[in-house]
Amino acid sequence: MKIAIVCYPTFGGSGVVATELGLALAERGHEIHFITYKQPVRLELISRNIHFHEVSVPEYPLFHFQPYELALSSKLVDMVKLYEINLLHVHYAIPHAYAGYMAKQMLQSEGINIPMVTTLHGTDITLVGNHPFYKPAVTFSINNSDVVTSVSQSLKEDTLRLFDIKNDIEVVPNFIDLSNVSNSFTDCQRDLMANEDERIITHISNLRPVKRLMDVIEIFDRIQQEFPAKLLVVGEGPDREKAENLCRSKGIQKKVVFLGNSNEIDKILCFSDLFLLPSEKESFGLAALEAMSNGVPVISSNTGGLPEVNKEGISGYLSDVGDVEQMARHAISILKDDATLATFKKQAKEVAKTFDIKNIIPIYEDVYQKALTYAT
Ligand code: GMT
Repeated sequence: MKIAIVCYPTFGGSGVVATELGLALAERGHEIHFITYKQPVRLELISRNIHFHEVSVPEYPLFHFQPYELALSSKLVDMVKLYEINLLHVHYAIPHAYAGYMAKQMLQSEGINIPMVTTLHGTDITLVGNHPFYKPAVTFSINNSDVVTSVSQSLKEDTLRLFDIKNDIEVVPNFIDLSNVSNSFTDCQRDLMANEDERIITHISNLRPVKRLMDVIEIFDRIQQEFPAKLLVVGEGPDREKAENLCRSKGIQKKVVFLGNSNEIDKILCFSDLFLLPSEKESFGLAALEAMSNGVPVISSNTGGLPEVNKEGISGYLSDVGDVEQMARHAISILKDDATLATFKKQAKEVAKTFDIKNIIPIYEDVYQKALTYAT
């Protein structure tokens, strides 16, 4: 099948999922066309089955806002015709589903029928899409997609609660390519980051308020009072400075390392002992799954789709949003001795296996078949 994938090319989870999906589909013989404004961060390989088409939006002084959706829908029309693409898979409703729908209509007027699958990722529904400025367009785009998928049951329920949806929504969980998870690091080089007696705690996100980075610092502060520990904060975002100030005011700045954005997530997770994700909202929590697949247990909030990923008492623990005392207690109970930590590490990896990409790709292939049938 020839599939156009539209996504955000940045470090966000939706872009990562779309890119990994495209790579896996290409390996299974599908021809994949990524259509976006920049080469996706995890797309290192362009090959015979993988193409990247950049959407450029020419600057024009008359436009106060440059019309990306217009450029994207035009690019989609051109690429579908040029490469005889069979299907559009758009990740993130805003503005991708909207632009995809416009492309579909333009192509229809030329006698070309192209189905569109829309995957909802969370922030497009719970944080942004729900805003009155966007809601009618998001509702319309979802209702006019041939198949709609969401990355968790919780996100499906949120979507049905917040929007007037006429379409069925199929839950297709996010996934991890376990064959890519590096067991190849014989030595994780943990001594680069911490002393031998220190536990390494990690948080990875875009450091936006929804991730509750201050809770991460509060939890770590309690952990480091019990035993030697380091906190690695990976990612860039608006809460970084506030978090750095909080660390200074607590006198723990030397124990907290802000690493910025990184392409070496597997390496960082390889030497991590615990992952913290106390988010306010999280439709799935791909970062938690990535941690678990590297054998890192997770302390998270119990919001959104997190209970579908992080299993209480097995891969880690879940608490109410903001309950940093309980999160710290749980963290300490996992880290307190090597045997308990080893058990949780093993269990985290086991739970991650249920999200192996091998189980999920065939579900997407079925979704595509369904969309092709509906659209004819
Ligand atoms: O979490 C973010 O800030 C990024 C956001 C995105 O759109 O990339 O992540 C969302 O999609 C991910 C991939 O499906 C999910 O794992 C995240 O849970 C979800 N984020 C939220 O719901 C806040």
